[in-house]
Amino acid sequence: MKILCTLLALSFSFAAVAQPPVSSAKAASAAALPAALPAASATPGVLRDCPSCPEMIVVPAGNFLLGTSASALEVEVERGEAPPLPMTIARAFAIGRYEVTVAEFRAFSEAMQYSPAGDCRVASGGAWLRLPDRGWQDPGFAAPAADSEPVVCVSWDDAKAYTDWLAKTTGNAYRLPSEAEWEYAARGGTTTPRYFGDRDSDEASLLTVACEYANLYDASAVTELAFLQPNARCSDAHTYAAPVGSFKPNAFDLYDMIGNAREWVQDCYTTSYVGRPMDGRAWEWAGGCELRAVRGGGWASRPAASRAAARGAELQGLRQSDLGFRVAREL
Ligand SMILES: [Ca+2]
Repeated sequence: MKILCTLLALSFSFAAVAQPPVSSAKAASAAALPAALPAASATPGVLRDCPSCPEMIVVPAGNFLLGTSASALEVEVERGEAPPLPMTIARAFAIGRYEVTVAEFRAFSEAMQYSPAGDCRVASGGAWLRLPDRGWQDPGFAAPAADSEPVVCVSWDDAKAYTDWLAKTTGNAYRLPSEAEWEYAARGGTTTPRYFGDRDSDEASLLTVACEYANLYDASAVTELAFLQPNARCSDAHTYAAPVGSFKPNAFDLYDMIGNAREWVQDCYTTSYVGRPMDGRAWEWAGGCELRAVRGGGWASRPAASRAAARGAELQGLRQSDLGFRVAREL
């Protein structure tokens, strides 16, 4: 009963914040831009700091429950997401409407002569193979990466370098989202496992609606990818990454929070939420960490790993063809 009451209280708090407000800081941040850059978008709640910068959505402050309640018996609860933790996002922030695209990353790569070194793990014959001739421009899909696709084969360090460049170029506080910010944004005010809801308790069959909202490991991808894992029982028409924004958004007007590319977040990965900050900050510690948290599931992910609360962990230096990121910006 206590948990139910808590959830009801949190649901009520969401009702008050479900509509992203126009940022009061928007005018101030736009005024601080270099003269050569255009003003932020005229659309309320939407920011874009330069022509090649990611389009950003202002997400309101609010409270939510990070993780999955033990009472959510219909969900495949994985290690690290339960018990959940009440979380307060005290200030509005902006987050990428889409995953960072190949074109956006190219602007950074060309400006800074930054080329992610090494190789990339790509899907081949039901496994992940590390190939030296694959990378963000040619991640082993049916064709080289299109400008509108999410950039993948980028490590956490590559993603961090991109956000640092964006911050320096625009003068605004760009960074990777924290794990809490990411989940808050992905939920879009919902408390269901996915922002498009769950209609029954069978993880393998419930996702008939998923193909309208998310590019996952779907029925049409099984033959080509051959991963031995459950798939969404619908066809989303994309075996690999889809152009960002190809599927329906959540209530915050954010696209591909679930599916398409898995996304790096700022936090070190932990096997529990116990002890973490409850104010939405990223959880890191001096000396850094090897494992960073990864969120959202991607085109090769099974449905159970493609939920708002689902957490993954990857080595910080990993480059893989289903792993990208989106950016956050302080207001
Ligand atoms: Ca797919």
